[in-house]
Amino acid sequence: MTFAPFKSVSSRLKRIPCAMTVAGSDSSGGAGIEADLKTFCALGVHGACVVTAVTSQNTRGVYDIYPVDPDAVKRQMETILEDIHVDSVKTGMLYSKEVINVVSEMIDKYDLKAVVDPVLSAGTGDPLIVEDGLDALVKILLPKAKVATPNIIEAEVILKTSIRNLEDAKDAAKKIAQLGPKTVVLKGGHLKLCDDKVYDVVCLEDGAIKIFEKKRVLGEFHGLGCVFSAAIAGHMALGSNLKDAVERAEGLISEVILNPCKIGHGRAIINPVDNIYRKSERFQSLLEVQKAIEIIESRSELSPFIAEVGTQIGMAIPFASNFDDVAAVEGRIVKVRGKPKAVGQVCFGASRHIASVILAVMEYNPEMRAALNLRYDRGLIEAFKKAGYRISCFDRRLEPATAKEVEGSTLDWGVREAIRSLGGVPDVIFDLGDVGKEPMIRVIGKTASDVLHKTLEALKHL
Ligand code: PXL
Repeated sequence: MTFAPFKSVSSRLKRIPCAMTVAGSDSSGGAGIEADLKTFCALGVHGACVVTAVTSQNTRGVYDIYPVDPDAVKRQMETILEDIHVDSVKTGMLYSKEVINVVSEMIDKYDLKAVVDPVLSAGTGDPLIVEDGLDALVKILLPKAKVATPNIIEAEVILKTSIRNLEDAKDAAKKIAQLGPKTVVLKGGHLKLCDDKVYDVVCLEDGAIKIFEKKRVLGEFHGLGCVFSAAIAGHMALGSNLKDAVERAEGLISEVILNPCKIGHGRAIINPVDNIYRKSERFQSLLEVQKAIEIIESRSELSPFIAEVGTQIGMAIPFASNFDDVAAVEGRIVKVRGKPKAVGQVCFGASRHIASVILAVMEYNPEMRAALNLRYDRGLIEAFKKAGYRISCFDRRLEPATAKEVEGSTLDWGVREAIRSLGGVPDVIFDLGDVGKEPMIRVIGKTASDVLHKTLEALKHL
């Protein structure tokens, strides 16, 4: 008897939402369709893309624009839409009135839910639309938008007015809504008021005004507007209503703006997948520490080296900037009936001590993201030496009084001292303690497994 599969392979395939970007290509990869696709990807939405223009640009500016024939834009859209169910679309750089007309026609024909980012120029000031495109953008495309996302400069050009304060901005958002878009998000980054805030003013479907007040993040970024409008379209594709899609896109921007990337000599770019990468790194660091703890608990030969104050093992994510980026054991590892035992769970922010060591080490070598502390033992230091590891030390008594005043600063200072005196990051840093301070060994490595491996290698030489 043969067993047929219960379902055909194709019926078991999952369908993921699909958003489409109709925009220019940015050769730097920071803005345009490249940023849009990354944003869709970050949200778990499939991205289809229609190229309206090819640009030669880098983080300093736009050097050439090669417009795509309007018929080619139309054919790209038709070909996608004849086959793929597109849940939402976002438009970016459209460049010419001919392309704007074609895109508007397609939005109507296929009844597309469109987010229109009325792109007029790049952040560097380089124009991304021909002069006679503006009229078509305002009169033909904007009325078809579910959401429009002008920045202050674009809103001023669209309305032929100036926006100087929050009242002007609210007025402008309402006036643009009267041109047809259901929802208007007037991005406030260019409006510098007397505080350190950015106000994004939203005119909602019912005409109500909602304001997103954000702390201003200093710096000039490339791709922020593209990521924002793509995130709105992405959330619409996932099923959010317009208000929620805007709110969620605002949330994404508030996170990604904190971790811009330097790729060239000009503006920093926004990395829309930063969050996914970060979450994955956090997960991997947690697993690493958990795995190391399981081994530590199974190795009774480590027991004599569990510190009196408890042993800690920690691992940081790449680019860690604070204690909360370091995974360690709640309550430390102690000795119970002669065996090492982790008191609590592994979580982020569980230890200031081991995190101080790791964060200081990472400033010298960002690859060294893990550390383990052990009870000081001269024989163990010798064993580390015999195993071929590099050792350095510091003397707590030499810490300047000014540094001592800052709570928890001793380890940061001591680690830097040990690195400086060796001229590089050692595998092992020890100190002989001070009044009321237990002498300690810290093993440094790339991962939690790496520090444990070094320790177990040293134990063979005891
Ligand atoms: O951010 C607007 C924008 C849109 N599209 C392309 C761009 C830019 C900004 O540089 O290059 C292709």
